[in-house]
Amino acid sequence: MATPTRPPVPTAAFAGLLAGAVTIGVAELLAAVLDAVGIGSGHGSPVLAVGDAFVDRTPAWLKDFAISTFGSHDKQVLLASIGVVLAVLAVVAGVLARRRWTVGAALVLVLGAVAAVAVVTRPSASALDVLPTVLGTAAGIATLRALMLRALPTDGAVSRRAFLQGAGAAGAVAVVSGVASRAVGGSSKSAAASRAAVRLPEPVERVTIPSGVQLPVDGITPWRTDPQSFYRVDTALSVPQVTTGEWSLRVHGLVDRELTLSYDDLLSKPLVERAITLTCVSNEVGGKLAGNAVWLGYPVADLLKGLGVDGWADMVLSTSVDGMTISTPLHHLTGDREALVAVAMNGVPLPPEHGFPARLVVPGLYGYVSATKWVTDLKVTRFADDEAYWTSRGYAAKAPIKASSRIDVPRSFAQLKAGRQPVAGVAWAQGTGVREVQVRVDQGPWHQARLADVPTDTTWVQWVYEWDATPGNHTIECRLIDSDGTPQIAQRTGVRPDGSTGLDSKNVTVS
Ligand SMILES: Nc1nc2c(c(=O)[nH]1)N[C@H]1C(S)=C(S)[C@@H](COP(=O)(O)O)O[C@H]1N2
Ligand SMILES: [Mo]
Repeated sequence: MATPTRPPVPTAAFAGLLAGAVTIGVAELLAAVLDAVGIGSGHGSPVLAVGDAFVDRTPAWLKDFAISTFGSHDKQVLLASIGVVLAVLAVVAGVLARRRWTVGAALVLVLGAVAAVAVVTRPSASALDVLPTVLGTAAGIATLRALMLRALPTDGAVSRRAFLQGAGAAGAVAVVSGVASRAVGGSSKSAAASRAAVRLPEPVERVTIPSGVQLPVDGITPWRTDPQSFYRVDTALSVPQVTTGEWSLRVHGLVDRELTLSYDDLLSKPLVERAITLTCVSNEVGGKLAGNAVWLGYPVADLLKGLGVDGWADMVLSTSVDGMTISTPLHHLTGDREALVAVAMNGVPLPPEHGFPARLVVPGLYGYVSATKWVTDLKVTRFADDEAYWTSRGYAAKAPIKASSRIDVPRSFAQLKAGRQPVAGVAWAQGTGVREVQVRVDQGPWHQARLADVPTDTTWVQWVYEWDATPGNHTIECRLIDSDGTPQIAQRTGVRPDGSTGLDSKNVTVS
């Protein structure tokens, strides 16, 4: 029998996998360390950079699919998918390296180069951000080389021992660096400390919340959404970590006087409370991408007042630290004093994932045209001159929230007992207000539900209908009538380009 001259395929595949793990582990650890000591922009992670580049190039249909299928977990799903693809490519690199190790190494090099390009083309990248990727790739290639040498059959048999020792060492490097990169923390620690140090001022205008906002129905969405369960939608794979000291808000464009506010400047303004229900354009009928909070902030109208806004202007283009751009019609920001540069939700400083230190909140507009998180720049401009992120990706430039209502109770396919059963949920028609919510069973007549109280028409309202359930299978539907007497649109449409319509329905079995 001829002496084999190449490592067995499984061994080579395993070596490739380990080399890939070392590449990522070393790069992520270096990225975390550079971030912690303040070298580079804090965006050195190749995995996040590739993910971000992917998000930016995601076609609208795929983004719709991801949000409707995975909701706020779309990011974990994307990162897991990247992990799987990388693992497969690492295995391929290992197998290629059987014949000539340089061929496998070339694949690792190409992957490293792709990641490096992703890193340096991020909006806030600095040249030093590429270091972790370069050194991680070098470590990966060295690992592949060392393992392939050990996997080579000597005297007709793989020196199992030498290979296993090498593999163990590589595995240890990958695991230790991976764990350590999490532990270093870096800017997330300083941002958390900065947030913990915030002392919110007393508002000069308070929202009085009526005692009857909350109906006593099990399973109904709470009127006030606590920050932990507030839906999250953004393109940021890693939550931007911004300290109050670093943060500032620049106001410029078609104004006579520019302005730059520090966080302390902002907190020293007379801040007001507003109760506002945020809604995402990606919310399907009956979906969960809406949440309600009492926000504390400074009215954008007050902010713009003294600056001499040009009569030409019809839009404010807001930009976040992570490069998101959002266009909001000027009159929604200045027409009344409802739109805020918000610093707190439900009495606590904005959680990092909801925009700490500051974000915009505008009643009546979908989040992608109003609710800029981590906002640092307001440019007064014109729709004719500037285009926002989602507008260039197939979504409408102007997108008022469409009136909608949702059944929370009973759940789909619930098994109910005959007799009195509450049908309950929430409904919203921000800006107009909800006059009535109606329920029908099996396409029968519409019945009026009872509405809970609300402080203002900028929030959703809870509703309940006491249904006398009869045995059998039933379909329950709801709709709202807004304050102008207009019923919610019953025709089903998808979320693109400017929000879904249709009636929510639940199928239940009564026995
Ligand atoms: N910086 C930034 N702000 C953003 C987004 C984003 O991707 N990046 N997404 C917007 C969208 S689409 C919505 S619906 C709201 C969601 O706000 P929330 O995550 O606090 O619920 O934020 C808006 N603000
Ligand atoms: Mo959204």
